[in-house]
Amino acid sequence: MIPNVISKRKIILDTDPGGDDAFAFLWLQSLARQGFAEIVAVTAADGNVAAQYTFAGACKLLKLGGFDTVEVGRGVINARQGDRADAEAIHGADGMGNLTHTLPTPEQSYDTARLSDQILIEALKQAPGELTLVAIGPLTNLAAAEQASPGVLQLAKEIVIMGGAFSHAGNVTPEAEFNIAFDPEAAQVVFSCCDRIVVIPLDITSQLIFTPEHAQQIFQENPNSSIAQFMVALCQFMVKSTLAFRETSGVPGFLVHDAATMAYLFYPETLQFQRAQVEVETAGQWTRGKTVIDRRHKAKLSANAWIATEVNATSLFAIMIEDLKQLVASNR
Ligand SMILES: [Ca+2]
Repeated sequence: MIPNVISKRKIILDTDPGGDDAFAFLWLQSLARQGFAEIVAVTAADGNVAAQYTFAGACKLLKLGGFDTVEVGRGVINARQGDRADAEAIHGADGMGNLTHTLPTPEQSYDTARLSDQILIEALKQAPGELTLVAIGPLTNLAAAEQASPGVLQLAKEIVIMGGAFSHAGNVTPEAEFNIAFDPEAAQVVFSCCDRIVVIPLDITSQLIFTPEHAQQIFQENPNSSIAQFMVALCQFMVKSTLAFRETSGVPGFLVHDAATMAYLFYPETLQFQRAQVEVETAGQWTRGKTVIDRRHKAKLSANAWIATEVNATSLFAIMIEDLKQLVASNR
């Protein structure tokens, strides 16, 4: 039981579904069902696939879990988009293993949806200091909100970002991670205007290999659950593309980068952190999109973020699987 004095975490999920986004979504929905979280809004972002598809994916994931009354924003499309490659090859043409046709049809429509930055601005101004932004896609929406309404991101209780690579190699270039590399200017705007940022980088998410065995454990809890069936099928797709991209040292599984944000928010004992000033390289010919911190032992005059440096993957997966079992147990 939760003592009455503890209030739920109020969350806006900024997301570009995405196979690993889907697992973050479903974990969050389980936590919301258990009374630990409130999903205030979902702001879809241009990223893994184009904005229309991330919007549709986000709506369908909410409907799948029974949270379809949550408003979904459509992603801001940055004018510099021309030079960016999406991640269709990893996540499928629809962002979710070409499985969205198996998911329920949502009522919300891309054409009439509000833009994601408008939703962020309105929500943050209505509840200053109360909302946690969980950003698991490129940071275009957050930067657009800040540029339209300077100071608005400082109204967040906390901004939790999956992105960047510090000691670890990048995953789209030798140095850069996808979410930051997709829109480095946007990322730099966010890091320069807020000092309550938590970064979940590739350094720890590269250790989070979700396997078909994990999916089976959840599926066995309730084989009739449409959520469980979706997870098994998505895992199957993601394992194949992940092996092709050699991201797991040959282990049949895929990296649930985005889901690690939920571990930080609700089970922080699974992670260790370092405080630092994070900057984003926006000009480098070979390093564009790299996240940079100063590791030297020189006095630091500022810090904007906590960066996850270590993860207990065994504990994280044990917790995640139990929470997902709870979600599917009551699902048909
Ligand atoms: Ca994502």
